[in-house]
Amino acid sequence: MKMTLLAAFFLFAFAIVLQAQTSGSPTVAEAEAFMNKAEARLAELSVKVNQANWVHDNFITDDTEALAAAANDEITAVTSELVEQAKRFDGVKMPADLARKFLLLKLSLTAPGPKDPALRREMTEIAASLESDYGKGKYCDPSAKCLDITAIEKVMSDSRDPNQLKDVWVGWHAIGAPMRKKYSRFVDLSNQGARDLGFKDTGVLWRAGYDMPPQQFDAELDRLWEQVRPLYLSLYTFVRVRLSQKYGPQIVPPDRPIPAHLLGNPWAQAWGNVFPILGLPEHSSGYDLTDLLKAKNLDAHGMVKYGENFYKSLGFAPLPQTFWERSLFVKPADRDVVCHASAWDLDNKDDVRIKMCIQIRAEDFVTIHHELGHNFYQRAYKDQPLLFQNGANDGFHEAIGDTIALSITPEYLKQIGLLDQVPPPEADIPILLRQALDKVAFLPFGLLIDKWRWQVFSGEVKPENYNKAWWDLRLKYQGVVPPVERSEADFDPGAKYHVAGNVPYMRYFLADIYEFQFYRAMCREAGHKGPLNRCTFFGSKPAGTKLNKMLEMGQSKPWPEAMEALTGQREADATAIIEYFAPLKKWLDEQNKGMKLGW
Ligand code: X8Z
Ligand code: ZN
Repeated sequence: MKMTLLAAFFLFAFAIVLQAQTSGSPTVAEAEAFMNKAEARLAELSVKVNQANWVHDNFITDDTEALAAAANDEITAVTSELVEQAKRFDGVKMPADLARKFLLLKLSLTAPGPKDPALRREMTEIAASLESDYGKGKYCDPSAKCLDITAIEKVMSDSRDPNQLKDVWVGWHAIGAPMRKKYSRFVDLSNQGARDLGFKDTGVLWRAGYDMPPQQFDAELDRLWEQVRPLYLSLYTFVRVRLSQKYGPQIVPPDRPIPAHLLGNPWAQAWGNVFPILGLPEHSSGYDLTDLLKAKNLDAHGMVKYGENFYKSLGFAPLPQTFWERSLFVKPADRDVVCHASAWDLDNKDDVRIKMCIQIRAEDFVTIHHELGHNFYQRAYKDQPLLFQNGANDGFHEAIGDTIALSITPEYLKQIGLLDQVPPPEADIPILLRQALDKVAFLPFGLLIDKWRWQVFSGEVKPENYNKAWWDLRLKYQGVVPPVERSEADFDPGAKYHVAGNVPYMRYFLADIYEFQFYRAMCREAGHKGPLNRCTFFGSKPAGTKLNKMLEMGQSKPWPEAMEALTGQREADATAIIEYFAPLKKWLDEQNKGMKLGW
């Protein structure tokens, strides 16, 4: 009897050990080994995915679309499978770095796919076809002349004929309508995938990438918006008065929302192009960057060289030869490409590139610096493990190049030989106004795109209300209205690249705030004294070194730590953008005396 009990005990103990080895309580070492293998697999696969997407975006055909869809499908499947397997390590007490990788793995897909392979495939095919639809989008006017987005942007920036602007606006927005059905199906499918990963919907998944609970993130956004809203209202009110003087009160009623086709841009997201019609004395800002670029006879390559040169002046290594050989700078005449500017890192090492249909104008000069910011960030964190090879959060990635571009001051343009004479201090207000038309006008736009998408993903906005919800938000935050009546036969969100291409957008709102914080910190590092808006940190190695400290961290730590490395602050803070525009705000408020603020 005694022996039997002992035997039973040993048997029981043996069974427990066996179970622990096969299924239960895995060790930290096992978790680490799993993660290393997962990263190696994803690193290899990501190259294939990048190549397929690069070729698709540069040469849109049915075949490249199919290749891109197949590659995206594969990485979606592999990532989902890895997340599934990773569940085995739930509850294991791990070092913070390793735990962060498990989280980032779960968040790595912008469009998580359903488990069912057929449904997942349907989703990745829809995604690729929406990207193609956008890239191929054209408006053919009554004379059968067809305009692609580059041509549309040019008309919307240069034309002052409200009828022509209206036609082109309506023409471009027509590309959205055929996307509507596909888009709503895409929303359903990607939501299924998000639920499989343990998120309520895709919007909640997107909001999980900010090192705080989604509700806290929502509150942060509202806090930041309240900080900058008075500045927006001052700018808005001034612009409306001046547009009303230009176009007449019939077209721009002085106390009503502004029609969206009159702001110099197809989406009314950046208004810099209407600067010349705001009634300031001619030449008041002392120079026009587009004219300077043209006067120098610069081509696209030359513009990019100026961008690279700025980063080199901060101490960054030159771009590799392959960047110059493999990037796309000019729109090819003979094929469809996705012209929306983007920056790429094909091999997670050195094969960085940009893809842009560059026009010789100020706006594109700034965008070049923006795109290069992505590339220099990518190179700075290339020695991090794969899952940390990313921005501290996606807003950081968008902010780097813009931080650099804030340094494109008259002083800087003089230093590089583009401008002969730095304008007198009176030019500050016009120069700041020109800048605010892009940076301040953008804030509500940057905020509302994903307010819309989060409501769509959560089901709060149903397909039968897509367009209404879109225009409700456009009115609420931006104070703009469509130039003609819209209905649910339209799908205006689809006429914006990031909706068709499924790129999250809150990153740009955040970047618009962060970049002024980064800029202020780098200006201090460069020893700048005086008003913030006059600072250029061109050539400052100390500023570059400080920036690089943040960049090389990639996403290895929660973003407040990265923010602290550069700025000493741990939060997003709109005081920097407010400080930068303070002289303009004062001036605008004087101009606006007696006017109805807002709409
Ligand atoms: O999409 C971009 C960049 C590429 S990441 C050109 N931007 C947003 C947009 O164009 O809508 C930069 C500013 C906002
Ligand atoms: Zn960007």
